[in-house]
Amino acid sequence: MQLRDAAEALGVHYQTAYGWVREGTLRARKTPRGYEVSENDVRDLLARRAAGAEPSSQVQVRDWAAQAGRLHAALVAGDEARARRDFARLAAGVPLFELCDHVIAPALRRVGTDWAAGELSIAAEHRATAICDRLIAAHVRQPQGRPRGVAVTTTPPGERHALPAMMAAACLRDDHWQVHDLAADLPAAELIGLAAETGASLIVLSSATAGGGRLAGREATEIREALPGARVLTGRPGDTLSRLRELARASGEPGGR
Ligand code: B12
Repeated sequence: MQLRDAAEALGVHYQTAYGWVREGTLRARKTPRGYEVSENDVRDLLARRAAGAEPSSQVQVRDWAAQAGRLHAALVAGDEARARRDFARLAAGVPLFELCDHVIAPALRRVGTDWAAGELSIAAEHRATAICDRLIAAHVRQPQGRPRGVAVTTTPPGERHALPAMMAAACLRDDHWQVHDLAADLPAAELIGLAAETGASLIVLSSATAGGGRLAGREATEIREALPGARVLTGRPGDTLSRLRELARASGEPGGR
């Protein structure tokens, strides 16, 4: 089959499948019409991904700062095609949570600094965030199999920075959690209601500012009183998804994976 069809069957963007071909994860034959892939190889890769295997880490990222710099340049220029191309190449060999920690977050921090310095308009900053939103959405996976548990992700009331919660949701999904992502700025009572209804054992409150972090701390106390069985984690600017993954795993249900 053609690589484009293989990408569809694998549920990934064409550029991701192309990245796998380039780094050898997916065998392909170059033909005048493009790349041809065997259906058996696609089935094998599907099975490996369904079993939760990470894409092979054959992409050696030696210089994260350079990758973040490239993304920052594409974001500032509004060059979504370039951002997608570069990101898909990296995502073929590096787990999404690492790309969020080492590439997207640093690039966005620079966008924030540019905006605060008056070098970037609010419109351009919104465009940059929206591109990151789509980069993450295009690469989220939900491996099959028994989940570790049910998690809810959101931000505390008043915190409108939605991206860290979206990153937290993507990271946990990738790590076999069933996640209900409630986006940003949700009243505590709503969150508590949904967490109780879904039997969530883990609640994650993300924030992108120190003030948001304080709000999250207060809300966490309220949630713990209402749902004593649930573990509540709060994320602050500069925290990493790799740490979130560790903390979440440590709180996993004994009966889970
Ligand atoms: C995009 C953006 C916006 C967008 C958000 C849109 C969206 N869909 O998210 C909009 C336009 C809404 C916005 C609004 C505002 N913003 Co703003 N924004 C940003 C920007 C550029 C990126 C935000 C972001 O996603 N950061 C997340 C990443 C990049 O950083 P991070 O927090 O370290 O993320 C990691 C952790 O959170 C971790 N993680 C996530 N969850 C969890 C959970 C756990 C448990 C753990 C361990 C880890 C973890 O994962 C991430 C990846 O590593 C930042 C710049 C910056 N430095 O962040 C400014 C920034 C945060 N904003 C800022 C400001 C001032 C504002 C406004 C007040 C502007 C205004 N006057 O209206 C409002 C406030 C709105 C509100 N009430 O919340 C300032 C805050 C300064 C401060 N005092 O702290 C910043 C820092 C810009 C700056 N340099 O001045 N903003």
